[in-house]
Amino acid sequence: MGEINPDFIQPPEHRPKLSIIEAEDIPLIDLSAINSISNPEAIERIVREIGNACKQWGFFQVINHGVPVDKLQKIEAVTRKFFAQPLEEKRKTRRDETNVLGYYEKENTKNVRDWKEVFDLTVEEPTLVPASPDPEDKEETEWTNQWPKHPPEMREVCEEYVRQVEKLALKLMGLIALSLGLPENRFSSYFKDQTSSITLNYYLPCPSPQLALGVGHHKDGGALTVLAQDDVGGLEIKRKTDGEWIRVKPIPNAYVINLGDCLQVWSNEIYESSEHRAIVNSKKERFSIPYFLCPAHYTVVKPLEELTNEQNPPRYRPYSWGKFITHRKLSNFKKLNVETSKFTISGYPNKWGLEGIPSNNMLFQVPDV
Ligand SMILES: O=C(O)CCC(=O)C(=O)O
Repeated sequence: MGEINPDFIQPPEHRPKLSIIEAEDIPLIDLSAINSISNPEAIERIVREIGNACKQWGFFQVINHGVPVDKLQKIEAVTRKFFAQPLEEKRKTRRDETNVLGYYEKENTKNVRDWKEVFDLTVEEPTLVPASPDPEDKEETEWTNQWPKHPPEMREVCEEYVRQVEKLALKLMGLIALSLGLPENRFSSYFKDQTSSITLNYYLPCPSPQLALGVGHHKDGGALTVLAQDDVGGLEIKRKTDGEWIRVKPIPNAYVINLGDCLQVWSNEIYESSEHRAIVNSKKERFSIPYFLCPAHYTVVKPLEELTNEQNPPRYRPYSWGKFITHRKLSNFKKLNVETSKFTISGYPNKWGLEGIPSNNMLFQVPDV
């Protein structure tokens, strides 16, 4: 095995295992019936399946989801083309403190370099966010995409793809609401001015895949993530029952759905966000495209009143989604100079999200800046 830069080396407890565990019972949900009003039993079945998957795993895969396959193929093709370009071309859209979206090759998760290159895009252009994490500061700012000149079709392909996946993500939020005994549109208002994003992930072959990770273990901070992965495989999910890392075998045209921290809070922990990571291999490059569904910046995230009562009081304090993501972004910038942190925005508040809550009974509050 080759040598790699020590920045990429995971602490021993987080290194990938050589033996792969593939669970047979990973939930795979067929959504073909979701639009058939004439078949309420089929919809009830899907809702039940989703509820069980959310409780047991915090994640599931879906097929027959309605995203046209050509849109997925086109974005996969454009992603390959973009990352195949010379570094200097890709760096023309490199993100920095001013342009917080675009290409980046020095991602970190939990202070260890990820073995990947990324391109981050916001879904709503522009996306409105707070100008600072200061709770008193009411000023807003805008995030806008940096579109590369090459490949020339990148903007159109990404924009078309995003609109389709958005429909799926919102539909899933409706089904999840039903599975919690809530009206289907219970979460809809949170996404009116969403701060959702997508990331194009490019994992290069790694000479020491037993030491590094494509992306280190983390949970997603938003509502949910709709992830497309190619046929190489590498995504692992931490099984809730025994803490084992389980490989998610790619299924053609399926999406992996991860619950994020917002859903954990909204549901007052009826559901929990899922911990996951991506491993790399020495021979093949791998691509994945997560869509991070995130609420509007002005959303106050807190346990829903319908799901709490005297016997089951709220387990989390309310927090401002916008201040939360801005705080994280800025604190990441502060550490950026020493290259110890993940420079992140919109889709990646997750890397720090609600992790580290000392116990289920303790209320969590976003730390003051
Ligand atoms: O590539 C994958 O399978 C996982 C990607 C992921 O978790 C991320 O980009 O945050």
